[in-house]
Amino acid sequence: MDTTAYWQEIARHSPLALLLDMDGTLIPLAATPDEARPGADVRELLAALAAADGLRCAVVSGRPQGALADMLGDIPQLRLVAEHGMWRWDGAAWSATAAVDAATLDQLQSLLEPSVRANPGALLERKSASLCVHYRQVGGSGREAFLVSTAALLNLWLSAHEDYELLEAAQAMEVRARKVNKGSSVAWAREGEPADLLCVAIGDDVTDEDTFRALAPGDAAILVDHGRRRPTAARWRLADPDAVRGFLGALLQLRRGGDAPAGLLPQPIAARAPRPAPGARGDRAPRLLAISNRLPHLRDPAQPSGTRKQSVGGLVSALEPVLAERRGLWLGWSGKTTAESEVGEVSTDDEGSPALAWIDLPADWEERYYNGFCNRRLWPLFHSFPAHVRFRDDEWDAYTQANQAFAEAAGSLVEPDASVWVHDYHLLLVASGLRQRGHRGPIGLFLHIPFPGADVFELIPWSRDLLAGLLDFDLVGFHTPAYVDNFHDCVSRLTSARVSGGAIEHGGRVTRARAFPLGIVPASFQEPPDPAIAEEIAALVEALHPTRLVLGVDRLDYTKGIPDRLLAFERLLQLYPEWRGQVSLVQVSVPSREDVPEYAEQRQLIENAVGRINGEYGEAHWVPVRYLYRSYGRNHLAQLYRAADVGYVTPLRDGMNLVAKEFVAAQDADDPGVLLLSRFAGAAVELADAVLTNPYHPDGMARDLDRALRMEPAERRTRHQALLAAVSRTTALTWATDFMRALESVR
Ligand code: ADQ
Repeated sequence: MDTTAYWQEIARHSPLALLLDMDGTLIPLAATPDEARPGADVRELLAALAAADGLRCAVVSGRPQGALADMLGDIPQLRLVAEHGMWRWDGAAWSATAAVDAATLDQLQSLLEPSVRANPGALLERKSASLCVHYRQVGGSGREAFLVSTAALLNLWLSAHEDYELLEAAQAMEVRARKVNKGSSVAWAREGEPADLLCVAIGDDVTDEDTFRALAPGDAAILVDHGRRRPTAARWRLADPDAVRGFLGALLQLRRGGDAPAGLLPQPIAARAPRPAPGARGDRAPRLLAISNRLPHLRDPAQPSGTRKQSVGGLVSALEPVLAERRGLWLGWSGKTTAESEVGEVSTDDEGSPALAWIDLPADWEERYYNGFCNRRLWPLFHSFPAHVRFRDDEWDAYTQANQAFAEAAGSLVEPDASVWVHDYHLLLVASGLRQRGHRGPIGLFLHIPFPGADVFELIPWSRDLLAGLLDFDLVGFHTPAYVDNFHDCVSRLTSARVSGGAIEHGGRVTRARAFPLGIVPASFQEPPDPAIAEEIAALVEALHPTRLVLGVDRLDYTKGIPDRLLAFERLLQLYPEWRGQVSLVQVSVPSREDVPEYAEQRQLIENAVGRINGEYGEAHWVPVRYLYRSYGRNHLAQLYRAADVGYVTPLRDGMNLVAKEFVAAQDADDPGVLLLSRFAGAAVELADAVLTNPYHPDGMARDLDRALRMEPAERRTRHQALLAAVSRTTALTWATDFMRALESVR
């Protein structure tokens, strides 16, 4: 049946019940509830509908009964449903549908009042079964912070009040007693009516989805979508309140036997393939969602359909098994941007393992959120490099918006009770966004970088907002106990939460912080060499012969301390001239974040230092430093590590540093190289049997390098044995399993 014929049949059916939302459906949304009132045209239309033979008409609104009665109570035969179903007006009297304890909402109201008063434009609306925070008029850069902190507070409260739920209405957050919802208006419409009564429900708000879901198969649900697509149980759409009024006029005309222009009728919503509607996902729904800013690998467009680029990296190896066990899904930014200012729709690929989901982000977020707030502000600050960090409001705004976008995508992919595991500093506010959307399941965060001391952390203008966001996680994991201590210290100093033992108590809820040291998959660095690679490495060793090989392998990043490492190598040649012609440094740097100016400067600094050292000390048969600006595959790296006499791993600060662990795993146990490791890498906690060094002290580092180069085989073997035991104890797999076990037991 075509659209016109379908609506003709519905419009002429008797009895027919209309369930009409008011704000955003019959009338446009306004800045405050008081400013949105139905005009004479709407009242006339409702009067005509309510009076029509065989037609029942109800306005089903979230507004309080007084306001609704005041605007529409005088229209004969028009029924009213106020406060999302809490109150009903049958034309003669109001009746309550549920008993709600007022003292409980009083308590929430007193919790919310201080922050609502402190944020101009924010409005608190008290109703019988709910409390609503309106934020349409909260402007400026404080808006997102207000939203995040309000959501955090509401979620804390909700975790102790299971009979209440959070609704995200248009520009408002509403906490409502669960037993009250608009869906009950459908049963009321059917009460005392013949079984063939049909319902047509029209609404634009998420609360109208309750009505849509309560409809019977032959009924019609129409979403007023204001030009934006969103998940809905409705099969039909109209654009805005003008279109709704046009359609209702057409419906009356059709009922009277006339014709109606097709342009006035609702249009079908194109079926969306990716996900079943909430509540219908059943057994196939993912039980675990991992979220990171970037995905490990996306489908390679150059490969035949169904194949992906081979996955590399410890994180993928770590997460793949835990995701597979739980029908998990991994969500991230595709790395692509949209031309418009909108976030792209969620795409999924569940053919490979792990199943992936991704979104495209608006183009200007790449600069403000990713390069800006994440990589030019949080990254250096969390590594305790505050000197050049200056914060910008527009970057913070983009950060909060991007976190909301990830939360929105996440909320659409899993059921509210699924486990969610968020990764790293890009997404510190995702738990708040998810809680705001009603997520009840456990949410964990693992931070891959250091967590700084409170004196550094509080340099962030939004340090308290970030902490509030972090406390919305149930579990926060760090690489080392020292980062956990820093986090506890920040929470104690900058929030009112109470830290006791391993638990942080705040508003009746608990967040746990613990160290989960990330490791590697040791066996993957112990595989036999690929013959072509073996040949290439042999040629390199031959070219260096008879000198000893000191090896540095890093992402090109200023936290890795590569210029300082070169300086210490230069000091070695000055302090111990006997090493000239006897030792070579090979530094392999993989290109990284080339869009950020500090990284281009770093590259220049390194190339200048390499030029200086080689110019000063190089001889016809000896090049002191070889600098390779390139990436290698795992087998290649493993062979390089194995060929080295010293693994020169000296970051100024590093969350963990997996290169140190990879170097250990790759050594020949009978003739192992020596690991020279910065004390300021998280890895130094577990790898205490390395030669530990201070990269801020070139003379000391030169002495440590000399010691490493001279170390006797027996001491090398003893140290290596202890190091290998540590690397084998906490691997990528034990890390993921431990974290998941802790996450799943927190609630
Ligand atoms: P990164 O800062 O990237 O990671 P790291 O842990 O050393 O630091 O991991 C680097 C990875 O890149 C290693 O697996 C290494 O093999 C690889 N790599 C480096 N140079 C390479 C090259 N030239 N070619 C190929 N591969 C190369 C962040 C934090 C760390 C934390 C990890 C994991 O900054 O502190 O250990 O996340 O949580």
